[in-house]
Amino acid sequence: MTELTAQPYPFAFELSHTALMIIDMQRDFVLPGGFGESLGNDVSRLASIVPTLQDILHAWRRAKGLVVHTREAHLPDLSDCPNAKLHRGQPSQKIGDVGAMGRLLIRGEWGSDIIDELKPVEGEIVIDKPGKGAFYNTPLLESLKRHGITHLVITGVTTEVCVQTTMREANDRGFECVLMEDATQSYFEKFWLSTLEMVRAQGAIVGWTATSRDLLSALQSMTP
Ligand code: TIU
Repeated sequence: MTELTAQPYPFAFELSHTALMIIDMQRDFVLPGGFGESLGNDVSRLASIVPTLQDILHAWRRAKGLVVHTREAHLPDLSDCPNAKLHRGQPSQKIGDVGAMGRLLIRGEWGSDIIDELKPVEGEIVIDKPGKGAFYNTPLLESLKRHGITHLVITGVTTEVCVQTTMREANDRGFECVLMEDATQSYFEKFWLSTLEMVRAQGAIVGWTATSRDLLSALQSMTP
């Protein structure tokens, strides 16, 4: 059992029962010309966490931990995208429209894939999800159960949308979750911060938060 320094108190986990989750680090959210920008966002904030995420991913792979990547990506015929989601917010371009990196948030398009810096490798799980939460209408729960996973180290974008929704879904399904403070980001600074504060309040009501520095030193102490 490893004890990770965390808020509001240490997060105890066993590597063999813990997965690193990297949520939606797709070109469509992180790069200009994608879905994130079509919603009116300045996407440059999200790129700031990429080096930290690379450090965590490499250390997790070295320690031989399970990695799960998610992508918010729909079927080409949009049969898994409710009208409510398609039309919400009157975006300049909708899901499925052709953008600079292909059809927005559509499976198999260049823009909907994970950025080169965090490209999945063989043996890692990749989940395409139609919702904000990674458990809704996906095989994630069965996959985690099959691997004996009980604990999740959660990273990715955006903190208050897909990351928080997934963390709440995981919490309700009995997983112990720690959110990495400097490996998650939002288009809005105040939403990043308030999400960290709300999940760890009330004695970790949704889960813990911790820093990459503390995670990396915990991993170093267990990797020969
Ligand atoms: N818009 C926004 O902040 N996020 C999303 O639409 N998806 C994810 O968070 N991945």
